[in-house]
Amino acid sequence: MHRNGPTEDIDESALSVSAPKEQAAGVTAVAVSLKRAVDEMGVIRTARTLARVNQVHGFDCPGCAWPEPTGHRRPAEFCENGAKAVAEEATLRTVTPEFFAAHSIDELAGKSGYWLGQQGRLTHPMVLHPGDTHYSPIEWDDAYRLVADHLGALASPNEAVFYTSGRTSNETAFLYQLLVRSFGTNNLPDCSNMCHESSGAALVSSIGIGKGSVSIDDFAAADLIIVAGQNPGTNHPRMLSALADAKSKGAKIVAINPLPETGLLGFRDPQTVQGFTTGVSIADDFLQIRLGGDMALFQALGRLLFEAEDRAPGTVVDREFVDAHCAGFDEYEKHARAVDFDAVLVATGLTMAEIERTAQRFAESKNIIICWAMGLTQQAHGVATIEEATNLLLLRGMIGKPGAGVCPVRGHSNVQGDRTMGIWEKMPDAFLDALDREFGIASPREHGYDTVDAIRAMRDGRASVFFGMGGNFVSATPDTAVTEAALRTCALTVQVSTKLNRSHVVHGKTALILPTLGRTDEDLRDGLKQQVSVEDSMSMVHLSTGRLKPVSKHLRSEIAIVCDLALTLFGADHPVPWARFRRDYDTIRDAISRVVPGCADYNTRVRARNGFVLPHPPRDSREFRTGTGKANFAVNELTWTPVPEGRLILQTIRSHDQYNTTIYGLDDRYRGVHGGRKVVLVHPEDITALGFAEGELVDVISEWTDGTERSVEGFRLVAYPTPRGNAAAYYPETNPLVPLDHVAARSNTPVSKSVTVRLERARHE
Ligand SMILES: Nc1nc2c(c(=O)[nH]1)N[C@H]1C(S)=C(S)[C@@H](COP(=O)(O)OP(=O)(O)OC[C@H]3O[C@@H](n4cnc5c(=O)[nH]c(N)nc54)[C@H](O)[C@@H]3O)O[C@H]1N2
Ligand SMILES: Nc1nc2c(c(=O)[nH]1)N[C@H]1C(S)=C(S)[C@@H](COP(=O)(O)OP(=O)(O)OC[C@H]3O[C@@H](n4cnc5c(=O)[nH]c(N)nc54)[C@H](O)[C@@H]3O)O[C@H]1N2
Ligand SMILES: [Mo]
Repeated sequence: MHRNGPTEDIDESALSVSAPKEQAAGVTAVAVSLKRAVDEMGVIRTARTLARVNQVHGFDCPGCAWPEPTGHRRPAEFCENGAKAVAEEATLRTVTPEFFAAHSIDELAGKSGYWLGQQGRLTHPMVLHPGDTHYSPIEWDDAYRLVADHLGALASPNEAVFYTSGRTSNETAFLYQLLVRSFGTNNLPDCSNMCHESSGAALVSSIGIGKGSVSIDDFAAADLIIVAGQNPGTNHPRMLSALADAKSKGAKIVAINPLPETGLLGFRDPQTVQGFTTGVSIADDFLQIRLGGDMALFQALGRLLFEAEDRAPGTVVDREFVDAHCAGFDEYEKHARAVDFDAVLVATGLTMAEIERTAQRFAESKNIIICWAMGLTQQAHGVATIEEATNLLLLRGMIGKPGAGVCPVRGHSNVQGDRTMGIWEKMPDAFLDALDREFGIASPREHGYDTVDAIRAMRDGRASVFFGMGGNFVSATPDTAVTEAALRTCALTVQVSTKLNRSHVVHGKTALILPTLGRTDEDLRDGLKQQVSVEDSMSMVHLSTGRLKPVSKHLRSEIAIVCDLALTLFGADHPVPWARFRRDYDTIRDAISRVVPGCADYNTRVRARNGFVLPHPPRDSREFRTGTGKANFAVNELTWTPVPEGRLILQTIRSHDQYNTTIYGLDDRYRGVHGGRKVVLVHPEDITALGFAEGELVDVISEWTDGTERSVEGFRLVAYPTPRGNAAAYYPETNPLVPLDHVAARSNTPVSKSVTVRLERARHE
């Protein structure tokens, strides 16, 4: 069967806007997911594939990192957007050497990311030599030789950068970091640097481990669940089922968000019979907070909790927990009691009544979970904000007991596992020591570049080889013009990819595309089926087995690519058994079991029905491995994001029809935006106050503290119920507006959720 992608690119003039939807999922979601899947894969492949998503003997959904239920799994344990993620990968459309012969790089660079991604799966390794106008095919061995020669020619291993996106399996991640450290650098930036790095930094400092402390079963036992800075209806739809279930057992749910996101306010579970007919309102309360206002809210809640304790001593502060397990309580109490409510009201845009109501819920609830995602992490004071949320839980003794805890909801399906396996530019020495002992190598100890520092290094000529294990670096990173220029200075850029994206057409002097198997593809070594493993957002590790016939016989697994490259680079007598690892993935897992903490007996435990859960000392035994040996209350100066006169604060978000930089379609159904993506959502009164009319085309110009400006052109103004002074637009179209130096304190995460902008009437109609 031959299928072709769309030949037409996006026509933004076809954009239409309708009222936002009040309910998520339901019958439409099922219909949409099946139609997308059949378009891409045909009926038979669709049936075979969707039946295996997130099943015990199936493959892990490449969508998000939300866990699978541990008990009964429903026949369809996926959601509309998981089905789209699967269809995107399992598509039968292909991008062949003939495709590259027919389209020059210049032509492809003029296409949208949507058009590029829709062309289909990459089928053959391709190379672009200096001066070439088109990619041409290359044999695998020649491709490895080319990479090895470039790496060998560098004056220092630190002149190479090795990026990872969070789709990569545990086994690939482990071998990849081993290759990079054997080569001699810790330059391992990853998508996590742009994602939950702020969560990791805050939680390590507060509770001694950068991962969430709840499991899926805790949701059913909670009586208060806070969902802050997160849009689960689109990005973690299966979470809505857990929330609806918790609600049916009596939990109250509070959504904190500048936008009234559809899934949180209404939900029809397509998996239940009632779901087809009636919906539930998930959130019991919706606090429509200003961008960047959460830290002020959490500090105010702290003060109100102390005042509630004064009124009824011994009922609010969990003295026993605080005395036994925490440090820094007195300083926190002193600081919290002095919080200035006037400042809080300005920062949050909330009323005192809303804040008091929430404080009362906190004071009365026995089991509290706080969930969050990018709305909190991609803020200048994101780390401090997450510490303040954690302070509230510590105060109430909510860590390390059923039904309570911190829940950073991860993005990419294996982003958490990649970190566990050593993908980090500053992995602790204990991990590196274990690696050196196992393999007889000498890992470098000097910290490497994270994502933002990697861009700076390429820009400044301190790095000249870029290697991407998945992802779409050029489109995912901030300050697009700077990043594109930085990549173009490189001597070599290499992308290990499943699908075509902009990072293939914005390239170094020499460029390689190495096509790889995805999660759904069958991976055979010497005729034997191989499996990989992944870790979800709640530290559950399990196997994933692809079963689809790959679209091309030239595809190699990521593991094979890493091992072959290592063999070319280091030769056959290297102390690491690369050839054995390549042949049998069980041998990789044996090595993991000896190196990675908590992974003893990995091969056996990962094969258990639901896999196994990694240790988490605060969750398991209220043990806090911080500098003080206790959970730390943090004291932070109140910080928020004021709106300068005549300006707006812009957040960059995902539509319902995309996976990060992969654009599935042009239908942000829940927000009522159809047929295009170049929109900016602004409060109707701001549209008028700034002298514009709804539907007008504007240029959006960002202003940075050093006086520089950045702009994107021709965005349609959409009146939307966002707070006054705040605006929203889609990522990655608005990444050019995010200054490279606009990063969160202590995590270096790009601040994608608070960019100061002004609007101007569009120069080009
Ligand atoms: N279908 C689909 N699923 C995905 C993804 C995808 O692109 N598509 N991406 C995956 C990845 S990598 C990730 S990281 C996650 C992302 O999951 P989310 O974090 O849900 O994604 P965003 O679209 O960035 O949405 C941010 C949310 O935070 C709110 N917000 C923004 N600023 C603030 C603030 O200052 N305070 C508060 N309280 N709220 C704020 C926004 O209004 C929005 O609802 O999803 C994962 N799952
Ligand atoms: N302005 C703004 N910028 C952001 C964000 C934001 O909210 N606003 N969010 C940030 C976040 S949270 C994240 S996580 C990053 C995401 O950054 P990335 O992870 O770099 O981006 P993706 O779009 O997920 O990468 C998609 C590409 O991955 C490749 N791919 C897919 N599956 C596989 C696979 O199995 N193996 C391999 N080797 N390749 C594969 C395909 O070629 C596809 O084109 O973006 C960040 N950037
Ligand atoms: Mo992410």
